[in-house]
Parts: sequence; C-alpha cells; structure tokens
Amino acid sequence: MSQPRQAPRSSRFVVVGAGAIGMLYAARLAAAGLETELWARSRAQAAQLDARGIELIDREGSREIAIPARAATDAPGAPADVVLLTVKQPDIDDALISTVMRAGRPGALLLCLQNGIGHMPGLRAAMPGWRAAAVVTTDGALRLGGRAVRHTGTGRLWIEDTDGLECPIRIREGDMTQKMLVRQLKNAGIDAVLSKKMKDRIYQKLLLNAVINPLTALYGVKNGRLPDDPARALLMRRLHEEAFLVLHTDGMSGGEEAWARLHEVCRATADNESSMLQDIRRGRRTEVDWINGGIVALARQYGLAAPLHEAMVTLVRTLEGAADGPST
Ligand code: KPL
Repeated sequence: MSQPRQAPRSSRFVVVGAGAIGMLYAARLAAAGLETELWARSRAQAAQLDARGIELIDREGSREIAIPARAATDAPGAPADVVLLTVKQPDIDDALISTVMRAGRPGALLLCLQNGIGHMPGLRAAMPGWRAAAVVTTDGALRLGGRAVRHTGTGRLWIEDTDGLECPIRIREGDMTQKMLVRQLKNAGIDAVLSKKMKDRIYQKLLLNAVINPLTALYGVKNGRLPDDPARALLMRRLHEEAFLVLHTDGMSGGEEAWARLHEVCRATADNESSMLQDIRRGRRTEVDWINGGIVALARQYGLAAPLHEAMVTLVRTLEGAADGPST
C-alpha cells in the first residue's frame, strides 16, 4: 500500500550571485528561517557575508541583518533543493554549470533570473535531471557595498510554471510542487507567482531592456534622463519600434501601451543606473548579446531586419572593457 505523502517542511536554497538581487532574495529567505547559502564572486565578499551577514534596508529605511547559513565563492555545502541563479549572462559558463550541478540534488529546481533570451535551451541541455524555470523579477534593488542592499522597488517574482506530476522537485523530505515553493517564498516576503505565460513576460521585459540598457550605457546617463534629449528620445522610439515588430511577430501580446510603459519604467527607475551601464563602468562584459543580440537573432528567424539593434550590439561591445566607460 502506498504511504501518504508527507508535506515537505522547507527546501534548502542556494543563491548564486551576491549582486543586488541575489543579496535581496538571500536576505529574505534567511530572515524567514529558510536554510540559505549565498555564493559571492570574491573570497573577500564571501568572508564579509559569512562574518556579518547581509544588511537589508527596506524602502522606509529600516535595517535588518540576515545571516545566511553559509556564504562561499562556489564550493557547495549540503545539497540544494532550489538554486536561484542570479548571475549575469556572461558569467554562466561550463565551470559554473558544473559547480551548480554539484550543489543540487538530482531533480532540483533551477530558477533563472537573467535578462535577455537564448540561454534557457542551453542550460536545460547542460543540466539533465534538473528542472530549469525562467524567472522575471520586477523587484528593484541597489547594492551598497559587499554586504548591504537596499530594496528600492517592491515588485513581483514571476516563475515559469513547469509543474507536472511526472517531474516533481525533489527535496529532502520528499517531492515538492512549485505551488509549495511559491508558498515558502511568499512566507519569506517574496511576492512569487507562477506563470504559464512566461514568454510574454520575458518579451515585455526584453522590450524595455533592449531600449533602456544600451542607450543608457552609450550615453552614460541614468534611466530617468534618457527621454530628456530629442536625439535620445528619437533613438528610443526607433529601437522600440524595431524590437516591438520582432517580438510581436513571435507572439508577444499588447500594443501601443508598451511605449507608455517604457516611459513609465524610465520614470519609476529614474535614479537607477541600468545594469548595462553599471557593467560598462566596471569594465565588465555586458548582456547586450542576449538582449539586443537576442532581438537580432529572433528577427533573422522571420526574415526581418533589425539594423538598429545590430548597431547597439556593435557599439556596446566597443565600450566593454574600456577603462572608465562613458562620462556622465
Ligand atoms: O532591468 C533593468 C536593468 O537595468 O537591467 C531596467 C528595467 C532597465 C532598470 O534599470
């Protein structure tokens, strides 16, 4: 006779990447008492996080210290049930994938929070036995040094609904559904929602990133200053139109309101430096190949032209690695 399935107590999380979003979610999970490990890029940052925890500053300015079970550079501790992959696209390479695979138990769930498109099929093929779900976050966070993060905008964590009884997430106490995971995240103060319309969500976000990110990186301005200048505003319009046509052809819903939403995001994140501008300023490789390059690749599939997005890829690449990046 089959045993009744026990409700799992809680899963074990590994957050890969101690940038703003990684620290925000690791802090929320750890503060809620969920077993959480955080992987940082450098030993110095991992040591700081291990010794003093994450300092999370909320939108009202209240501070709380959350201590993850462990902070490390990459060495896996106990096997994870859920891995939040928060690193940028260029940081996902074979070495990282094999370390992540050693960190999780077979059947673990990988939540992928990258900007852009094109990476999910490769990740799924490289991680057999894992369930990889695309995730879009609208939470805003600002990293204030190696162990402090400010929650700048309350948003939502949209998780691709990949559920199905044939493919449960395996955790220590038995199987777990994505709905159970969402409950755990909500209890930790993360507004997680399962979505069966992820392609649409990913494309809506891509449309914003494909305009705001390269232009802020090239002009060296914060998001709010992008529409101020007529030349920049014209480029915004043309990039938006080109990307909209491609994404709409591939099934993205919506119409003219997308243009208004682009301006709304510039206003709501006026004081932010886009992630691409931050990468340029730090001399890092950007996500332009997955953002504007993603639009170009999709355009080709439909025999469409995307010359402006192609130009963005070339221009941003020329800035990558440049000593100081653009001046403000
Ligand atoms: O997602 C972003 C990014 O910087 O990558 C935007 C929406 C542009 C906010 O800064």
